[in-house]
Amino acid sequence: AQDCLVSNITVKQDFDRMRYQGTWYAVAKKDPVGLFLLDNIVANFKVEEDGTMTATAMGRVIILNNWEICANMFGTFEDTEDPARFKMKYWGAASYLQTGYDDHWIIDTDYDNYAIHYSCRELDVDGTCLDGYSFIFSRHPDGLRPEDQKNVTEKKQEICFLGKYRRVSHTGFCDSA
Ligand code: DAO
Repeated sequence: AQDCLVSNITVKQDFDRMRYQGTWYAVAKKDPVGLFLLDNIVANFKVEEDGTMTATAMGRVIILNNWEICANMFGTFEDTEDPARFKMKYWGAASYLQTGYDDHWIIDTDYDNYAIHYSCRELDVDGTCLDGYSFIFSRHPDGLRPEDQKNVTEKKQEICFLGKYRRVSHTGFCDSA
């Protein structure tokens, strides 16, 4: 979707939620307005017995008055007619953490190494994304394999977020939380 229309963005074909389960390390992130998760972001996806996809996630956040903490977050995913496009309801373990209801699209993944997530929160009048965010996930805490980087860069461009990502560091801040 080189025209950057959200309606033209393509997602992973025949997305297999079973193979997507387990731990994913965020290695890069394009932030939304009012960013929340800063770094040390690790998500764990699971398929429940009734088939529903759920996730837990941790990450360093700054809450009011510059308190730096590890947020424990939960998400449940509502299915849509496209297996790679979900609606995610999310909330925190503590009441002062963010809650929300976002699109959660899996743009691409090979299940074993990399995944590209996309969420547009607000459409612009021209159909492009006015406010959105995206995670680049890796199965490896130290980052993407070199052989996956070209594809990931292409996908960043297709979702019109190329150049808008920052690296997500893993310093161990949330390891004991
Ligand atoms: O960090 O600025 C932001 C937006 C992301 C909010 C999403 C929070 C966590 C969701 C739970 C699990 C899914 C990866």
